[in-house]
Amino acid sequence: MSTKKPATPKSELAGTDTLDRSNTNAKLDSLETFRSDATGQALRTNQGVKVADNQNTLKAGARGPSLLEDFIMREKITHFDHERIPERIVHARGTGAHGYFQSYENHSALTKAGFLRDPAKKTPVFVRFSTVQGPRGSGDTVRDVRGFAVKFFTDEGVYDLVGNNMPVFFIQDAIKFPDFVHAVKPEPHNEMPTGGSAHDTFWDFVSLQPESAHMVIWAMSDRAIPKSLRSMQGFGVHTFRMINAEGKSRFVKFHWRPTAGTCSLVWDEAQKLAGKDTDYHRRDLWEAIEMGDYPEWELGVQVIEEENEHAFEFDILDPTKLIPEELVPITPLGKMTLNRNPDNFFAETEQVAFCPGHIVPGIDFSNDPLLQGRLFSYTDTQISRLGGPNFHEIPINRSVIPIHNGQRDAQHRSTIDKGRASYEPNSVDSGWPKETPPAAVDGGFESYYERIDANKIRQRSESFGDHFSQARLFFNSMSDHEKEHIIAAYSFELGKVEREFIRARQVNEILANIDLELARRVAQNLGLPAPKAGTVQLPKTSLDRSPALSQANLLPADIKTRKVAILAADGVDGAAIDAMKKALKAEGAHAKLLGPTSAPVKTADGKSLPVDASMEGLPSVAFDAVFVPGGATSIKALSGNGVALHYLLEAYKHLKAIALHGEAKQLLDVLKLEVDAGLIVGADTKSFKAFFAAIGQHRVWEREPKAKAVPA
Ligand code: HDE
Repeated sequence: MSTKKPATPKSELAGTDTLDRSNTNAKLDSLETFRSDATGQALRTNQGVKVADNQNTLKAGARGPSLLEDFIMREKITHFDHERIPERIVHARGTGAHGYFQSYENHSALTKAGFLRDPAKKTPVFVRFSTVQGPRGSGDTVRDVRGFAVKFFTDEGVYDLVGNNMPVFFIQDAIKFPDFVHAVKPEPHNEMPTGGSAHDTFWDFVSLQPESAHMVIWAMSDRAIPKSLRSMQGFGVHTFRMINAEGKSRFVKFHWRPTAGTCSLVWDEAQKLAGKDTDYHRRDLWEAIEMGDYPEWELGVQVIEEENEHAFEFDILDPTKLIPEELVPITPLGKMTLNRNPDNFFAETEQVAFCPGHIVPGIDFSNDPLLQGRLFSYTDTQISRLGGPNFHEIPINRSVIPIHNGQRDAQHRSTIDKGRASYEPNSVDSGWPKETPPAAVDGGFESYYERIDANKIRQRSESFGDHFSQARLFFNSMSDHEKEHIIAAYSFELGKVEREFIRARQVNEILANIDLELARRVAQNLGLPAPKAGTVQLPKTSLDRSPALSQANLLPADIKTRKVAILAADGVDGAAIDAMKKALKAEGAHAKLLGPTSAPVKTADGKSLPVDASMEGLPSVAFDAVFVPGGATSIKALSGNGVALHYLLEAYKHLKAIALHGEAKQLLDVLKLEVDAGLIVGADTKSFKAFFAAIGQHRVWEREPKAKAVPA
């Protein structure tokens, strides 16, 4: 600090006056310049020449050879030949959306970041959700971590919060990331499996790397098969800093909480969806936004005063640890709403370039060694992925503030800099552009003035040494059904591992140190000898359970945006369909009418009802619940229709709410099913209420042991 330059006189400070602060759609407006609408326009070459014939190459005679001089054909094919860019090394499969963030109040006591100080300001955002392992065209519903990357186009520059849907990570130090990614990616000889971690190299690595134990149990939990992108939490993972106008720094952990609740698929459903609708999550998000069901997340932080940095039983710089909400509750900051789909997948979702190093005044890094490595990696990867250092000029990445600096040239430069000086200091351009000294607000960026006094050393801090306590805390915090799912997931994944010594190592050296019962059950499923208690001495911890970690405690308060399939055949009770549709609409939920084919169905009173799809076209895995209206002829037809019967059995097996109305009750006998809390029979408003309550519970967990016997 002592070497600070003298303050620049106010009159010479670079102004923010070029910025229209009232413009809440700043990003969308800035993209407008680049959006291209071909309606009413002539087809032209890239040089602007109108094309007369886009069907035929120039040839010597109608049946003769093509001519090299055909610049129109050559330009078109050349461009096509170079259409692909390298996909992301990880997180290649993703989907994006535009929206905005709005702060609840002025959080200036916590941070000087402008977008968190002004509750009237809507800051444009672009969000990209992703899976990690699979390539660009892989399935959405695989068991995997989900990326949750948010780009805030703030008045003070671009801020990227590049997080995941799980609050911890597999490794503690960035230097291990290539090892981890090589292990989780498909086997090198046959490039299998696509999109998942159920193979030898992944389990070889994690069974040898105990620091992964906590994250791996998250990946084996229901969190790795989210119901939708709209029902996922997001986490910044690392500890960051927030700095207020007085320069006071506090540590923070970022959390995103969906207002739609946090819930998951069941495993059989996730596997089936991977085949029946590879784009399941992408489609759900797209359709929700198109229908006006704008997904929302609350952004919050856990705040840790600097003096409490060492007050925990773990190190807050260790990215394999979370801070239980029971120890540090979340302070809500504001809400993000996604309200617009991209116009062009490649231009926006594929070319968006996130980097944890993109921060704004009021936010800063911690010394988490994983975060520190990320600060280098992301810009580096964009340079080869997006073809050079000018990727910030690609429309989706452009800051909403005009950029001026001395950086020049390089591939794909699109800015035409007018001044003569690309150096500083200069006098030919009167010294512009100039530095802005740090200030309470609107100042230049200043790194937090942290004192570092240390030896240069390659060493892992001893405070990072406990790899099992929080994995145990996570397992203990699960509801009974969540524990069963974790046991089943380890058993499934390790069952795909060919080398028995890897299976045994994971069970005996990792799982037995987390929880002996977990290890015993998995060993049993794999046919391995019963494991002995783990040998690692765990420190005494003050918390046995963290209820905030269980999705059983994260259900939404309503059934808004839930999807219900209505199964019908000719002779259906039309009034029952109307009543259900009306009741669902009142709850903000959606219904789709499905018939044996895509042809309209006839109601008992002779009306023709168009259907949304056939039952095969929109399978039960695409819905939250199923309603079967009465009508003697319709029920008779459905009772003899294998697709309809399978539909119901599958919904039952996936623990979904089912309502059988009027004559539909007969289906219980046909299917040999019994009424339960989510299988409701009746034709009155009371049964509708019970049906909606069951949908609100997301799944009928009490049915799960019984449903295992159902052959769907
Ligand atoms: Fe990433 N990560 N990562 N990562 N990551 C990338 O950047 C990397 C890590 C995350 O939708 C890459 O643009 C290293 C943690 C998301 O475009 C790459 C390390 C977390 C996305 C990269 C990590 C993440 C990425 C690949 C360890 C959660 C997708 C392409 C030091 C907090 C962003 C790219 C999008 C993408 C490197 C660890 C989240 C290669 C070196 C921890 C959400 O640069």
